[in-house]
Amino acid sequence: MEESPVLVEICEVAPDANYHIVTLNRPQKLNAFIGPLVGALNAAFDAAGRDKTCRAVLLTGAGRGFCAGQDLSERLAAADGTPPDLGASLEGWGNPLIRRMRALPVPIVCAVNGVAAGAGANLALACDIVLAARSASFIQAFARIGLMPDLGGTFLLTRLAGSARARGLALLAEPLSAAHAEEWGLIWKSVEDDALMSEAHALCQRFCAAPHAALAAIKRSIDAAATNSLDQQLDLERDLQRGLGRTPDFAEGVRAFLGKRPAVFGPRGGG
Ligand code: T3D
Repeated sequence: MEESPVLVEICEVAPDANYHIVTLNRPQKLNAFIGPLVGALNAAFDAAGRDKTCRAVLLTGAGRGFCAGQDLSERLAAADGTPPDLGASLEGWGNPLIRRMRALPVPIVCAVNGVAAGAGANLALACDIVLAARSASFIQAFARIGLMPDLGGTFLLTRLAGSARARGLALLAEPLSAAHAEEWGLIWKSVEDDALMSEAHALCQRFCAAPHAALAAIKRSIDAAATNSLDQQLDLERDLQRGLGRTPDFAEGVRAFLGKRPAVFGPRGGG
C-alpha cells in the first residue's frame, strides 16, 4: 500500500494541550505537491483548527528536502495541447491553504529541513515561526520555468525582505541560504541541522502552555497590519486588547506577576 503523502502525528503535552506534527511525505520527489498531498495538507490544517486542544502546528518535510513546489510532472499540456489552468489550481487548493494557515488561531512552526523551492518556499514563509536548518535553502524557482511566485509569495517576500530583495529573489530565482534568509528577515532563525527538530518541538511545547487567546490576537493583528492604516490598526488593537483584558488568562498573568510565580494559563477556548 502507498504511504500517505502527508503524515499527521498528535503530540500530547497535557490532557488539554497538544500540537500537531504535519510532515510532507514524498521524500523521493523532495515533497513536491501532487493532488493528494495538497488535499491532505489542507485537511491537516482544518483538523488542527477543529481540535480545541491543539495549541500549535509543526510543519516539516520528510527526507532531505522540505518541499520542491508543484510536481511539474502534473503540469504537462494535455494530449490535445491544452495547457494546464494554473489559476484554477491556485483557486482550488493553493489560495485556500494559505488563507487557512493565516486564519488558524494557533502558531504554525515551520522546520525547513532542506531545500524549499517554488511554492514550497512560500509555504514555509506563510508560517508564523520559520526555523531552517543551516544546510537548507530557499529558491523562488518560478522564473526558471516561466512562472511568477504564488502562494502569497509576492505579498510575503515584499513585506518580509523589502522590494529590492523581493525583486532580486523572484527575478533571478537563485538559492538563498538559511543564514541569509535569517539575516534578511525572511525567517526567524537558522539553526544547526541536528538541532532543527528539537528547537521546533521546544517551541511547540512552549506554545502549549502559552495564553491561547493572546497568541491568536497577535497572529490576527500582525496580519492585519500589512494592509491597515495606523488608525485602523489602533482601533483593531483596542478591540482585541479589550477582549484579552477580560480573559481568565490575563487575570492569571497579572496574579502570577504580582505573586512572583510562573503563570498557569488555561486551555484553548477557556481563556
Ligand atoms: O498549480 C500550479 O501548478 C501552480 C503553482 C506552481 C507553483 C510552483 O511551485 S512552480 C515551481 C515548481 N518547482 C520548481 O520549479 C523546482 C524544481 N526542482 C528543482 O529545481 C530542484 O529539484 C531543486 C533545486 C529543488 C533540488 O535540486 P536537487 O539537485 O537537490 O534535487 P533533484 O535531483 O533535482 O530532485 C530530486 C528528485 O525530485 C528528482 O527526481 P528523480 O530524478 O530522482 O526521480 C527530481 O526530478 C524530483 N523533483 C524535484 N522537484 C520536483 C521534482 N519532480 C517534480 N516536480 C518538482 N517540482
